[in-house]
Amino acid sequence: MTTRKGLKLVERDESGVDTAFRADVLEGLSQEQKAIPARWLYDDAGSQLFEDITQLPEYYPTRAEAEILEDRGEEFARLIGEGRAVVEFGSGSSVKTPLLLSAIAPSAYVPLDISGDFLRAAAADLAEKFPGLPVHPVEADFMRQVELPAEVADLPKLGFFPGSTIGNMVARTAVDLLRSMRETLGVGARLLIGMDLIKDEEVLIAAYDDAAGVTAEFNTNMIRRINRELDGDIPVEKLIHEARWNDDFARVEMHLVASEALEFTVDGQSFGMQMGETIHTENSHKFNRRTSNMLLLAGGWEPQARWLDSKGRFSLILAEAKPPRSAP
Ligand code: AVI
Repeated sequence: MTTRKGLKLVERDESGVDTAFRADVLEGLSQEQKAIPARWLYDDAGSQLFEDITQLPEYYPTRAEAEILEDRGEEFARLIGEGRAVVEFGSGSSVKTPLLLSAIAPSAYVPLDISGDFLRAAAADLAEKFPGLPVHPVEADFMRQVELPAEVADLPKLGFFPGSTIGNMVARTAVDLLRSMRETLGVGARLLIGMDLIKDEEVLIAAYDDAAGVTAEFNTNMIRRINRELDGDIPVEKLIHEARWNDDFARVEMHLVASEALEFTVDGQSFGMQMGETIHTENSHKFNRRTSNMLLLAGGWEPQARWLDSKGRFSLILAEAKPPRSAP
């Protein structure tokens, strides 16, 4: 059975279970290193907890990126120019978009999101703030190539992908996404993308393991969701949130660590964990100038300008989809 959450299509079985969620959880718990895709962190409670995280004193990325958007408006305007259609990939970030739109005087705004709820909210919000600006929401999975509305076909495009969400993807997925963004926007388009930077391990770990325990709550919420939606009996209080720096891959990893040997069932299947064994729930890759350039180039985007916040913690990069050319 297929139902809609907002406008989003969700495949459910006869008992109402999201079949993709069940498949990912059962497969992930059966692996040697248990791992569940981070997308399942974002049910309603998880999405609210992420909003709370962005307000935490330790979680610098949201404020650092907003600072760049606030301070560098004139440079964006000069380099990007007026009259572009701004296509935002994942339109949840209502705070950042107005900062960009007021700086560059676009001709249209195209919020693109898989969730109809977010999409409608973002479109209504922006239409109110920018009364003369045509807004054309598109409900689609931005991980695939998307057909843009006919109204913006002849306008030059600017893709906007803030928040360092690209960092939540492993390299292969990130490159696939950048390539499909290039297909969606076309040759000649620009992309303004947020990428968080490699920095002192203590600063990074604090950002993903805050003193108030909000990120721990965000992480363990995944287990509460499994217990509720997949008839699980995982003892949530025996799984301890941990943020780890993986230096080989330059990423912060979120894990849930078993504080003692555990046995539990999910959807009628039995699983066990040794004390100290973990469930890996998220990667958040961090970049430097060279790795961000390399990733963008691999995805078909030539970096043109790069801005950091005043403390050098976060980068916003402007890149262009240049026509293919032969290179040495
Ligand atoms: C959404 N994403 C960019 C956040 C990040 O920083 O990787 C998700 C997050 N996870 C824990 N804290 C925030």
